[in-house]
Amino acid sequence: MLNLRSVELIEIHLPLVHFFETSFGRTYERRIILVRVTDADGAEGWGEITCGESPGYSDEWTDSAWVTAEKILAPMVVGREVGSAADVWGLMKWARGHRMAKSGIETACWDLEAKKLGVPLWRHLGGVNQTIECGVSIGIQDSVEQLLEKIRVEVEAGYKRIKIKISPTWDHDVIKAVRAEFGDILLMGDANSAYTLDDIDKLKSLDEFNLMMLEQPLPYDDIVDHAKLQAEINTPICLDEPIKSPEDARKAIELGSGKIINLKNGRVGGHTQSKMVEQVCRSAGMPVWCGGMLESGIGRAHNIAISTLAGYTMPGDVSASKRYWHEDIIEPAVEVSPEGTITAPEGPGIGFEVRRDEIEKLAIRQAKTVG
Ligand code: OSB
Ligand code: MG
Repeated sequence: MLNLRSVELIEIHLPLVHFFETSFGRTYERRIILVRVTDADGAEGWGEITCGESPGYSDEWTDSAWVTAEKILAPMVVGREVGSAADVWGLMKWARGHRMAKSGIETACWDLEAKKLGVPLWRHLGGVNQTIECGVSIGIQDSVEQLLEKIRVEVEAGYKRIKIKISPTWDHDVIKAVRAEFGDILLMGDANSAYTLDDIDKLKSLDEFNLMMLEQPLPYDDIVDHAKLQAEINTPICLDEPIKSPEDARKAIELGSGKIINLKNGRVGGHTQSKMVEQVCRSAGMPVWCGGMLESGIGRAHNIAISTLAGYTMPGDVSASKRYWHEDIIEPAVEVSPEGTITAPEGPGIGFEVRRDEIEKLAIRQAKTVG
């Protein structure tokens, strides 16, 4: 039983170690909303709202998520009693959309519940693989040489799979150069919706590179044209942006819109929804892997926990803190083994200590809703 008492939002700004560029833009500094929930017994849990600084990836962005979480969602959960964290999604269900804002609150409740029970979150979620395989997502660079150098660093660090961001001006020739240097690595491209079916010849031409998958080539809300494209190309399509619910996953599977799903907690609305999408995909034999949203250590810790579920069978975009931050807000920072793996911690909840003093120092604004 959880008696939810308060929801606190804290916005912090964290500069990235290296800018991150996708087909929709470049980010130098993250504006991150952290969520702290408490219950009537004084237990606490932490979550992160993983939207970006602009509505380029999703329609949610920092300021829209802040006001939605504060004015709409927090009042729906504080002062409410639920049987378990799995019921928190239902408290907020009346509000449509805003899944990343919901996820920040919902995942915090899962952390709180696992801490109260004294069990690691990954086990509480039903995880089975304590050690997960890791890949990296490398943005568009200023030069191909810079990209090759970044790939070299990550391959040498042990990462199991390299994803590079692509766009119509950074695709065929760039991938060709990467393949010339790194012939046998597991390589994939992520277009973040930069193409349409008019580009089919260009997309077909990527088949020669033996990519592990091509992520989200077509528009962010499409699963119909992706099915047409998948019928024409050999490279497996991985869906990211359009899969926001278990129902979306079912429909994409039925349509043949792709062969793999990048599953993000924020995009689907939290752990309970991720568990449901994982279930739909696992029953259908569709592999999933955990995507990333340049999270701070708190969102990263949640990604590690959910990645331990049985259906997450491919290396995710879950990588070491030091690739993003000079100093993370959790202790210890997330580290990756020389084999390219992360082992989920044994401590209760997310299993990392939240550096509250550091967060207070970084806080730009705070809002607390008490039931
Ligand atoms: O499309 O997967 C994406 C980051 C921000 C927005 C969208 C995406 C990404 C990434 C980065 O690829 C993954 C990470 O390293 O966190
Ligand atoms: Mg993506």
